[in-house]
Amino acid sequence: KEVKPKGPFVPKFEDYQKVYDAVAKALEEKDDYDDGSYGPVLLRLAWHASGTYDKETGTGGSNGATMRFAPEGDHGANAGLKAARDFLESIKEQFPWISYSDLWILSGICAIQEMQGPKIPFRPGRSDRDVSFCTPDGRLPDASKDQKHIRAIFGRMGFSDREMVALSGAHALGRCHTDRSGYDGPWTFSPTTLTNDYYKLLLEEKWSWKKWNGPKQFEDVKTKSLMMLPTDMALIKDKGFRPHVERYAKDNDVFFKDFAEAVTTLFELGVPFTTSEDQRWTFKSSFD
Ligand code: DDH
Repeated sequence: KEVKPKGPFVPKFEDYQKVYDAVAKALEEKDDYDDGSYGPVLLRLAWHASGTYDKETGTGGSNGATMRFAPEGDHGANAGLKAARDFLESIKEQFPWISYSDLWILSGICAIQEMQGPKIPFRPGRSDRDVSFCTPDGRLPDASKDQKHIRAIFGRMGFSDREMVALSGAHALGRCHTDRSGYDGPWTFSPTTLTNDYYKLLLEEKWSWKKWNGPKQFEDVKTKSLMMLPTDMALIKDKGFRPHVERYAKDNDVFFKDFAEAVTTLFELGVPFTTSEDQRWTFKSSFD
């Protein structure tokens, strides 16, 4: 006779690793998207869920997954992220016990690791909240702005100059879409592999304003196939930011270490964990 487990299902590390494996498999299979991967847009979903955090009020952050609801989902900065949320629906159906908010962060971690980035430790504990927890518009960065804006936005989350530059290295991945942000093109020649190329290209290429009818952005003079946003360029114009760009351009290991630490912090902002930091888990990647 079969013995049914008593009480509610309490997922363990192995269960979360199964979710990781399912996301990694879906990333592998659904390669008919953008540059061949949903990885970048999954990372952007996790970042936009987290980046609404305000340390003064303790509001926002990845706990809640409130971008599922119209007010927040419709914020200009979140345009196009429905592609990532839809991608994850079949995973949520397979593992109904996981909250959307844990799933979005776990998937962002999976995206980073599967795109050959560093390991990002994870702990569960996010729960989904209702529409009343949606954050007001304007908490995420505006790409047309300068260093003052970057410091205001990321300072509100509690980050230092160094962490702001480290997090920006995510723009080694993915691209801008004219039907989402209005901007156009990728930052690097390998938009589905995490490297320190974003910093190298910022320093080594010559950049000029792109001549077009779209929003003001930069293009590389040599190939005209890469782009930088005004906020990207602010990282080499600003005296406080630039030394960090130079450090990361020189050494990919230093970038990976600082990126992993800053992303771990970002993904945990505003989450009321009942476990401690030394109880974080590290997922096995598909190629480990
Ligand atoms: Fe970003 N980002 N981001 N970004 N971002 C865009 C795409 C991607 C800004 C603006 C844009 C981070 C910081 C900033 C990723 C990750 C991260 C796009 C294009 C704009 C615009 C969207 C589109 O058209 O589809 C600005 C401004 C900042 C800032 O710091 C001032 C950070 C911190 C991260 C992170 O992950 C930690 C990723 C990945 C993408 C590519 C998405 C895709 O679909 O491809």
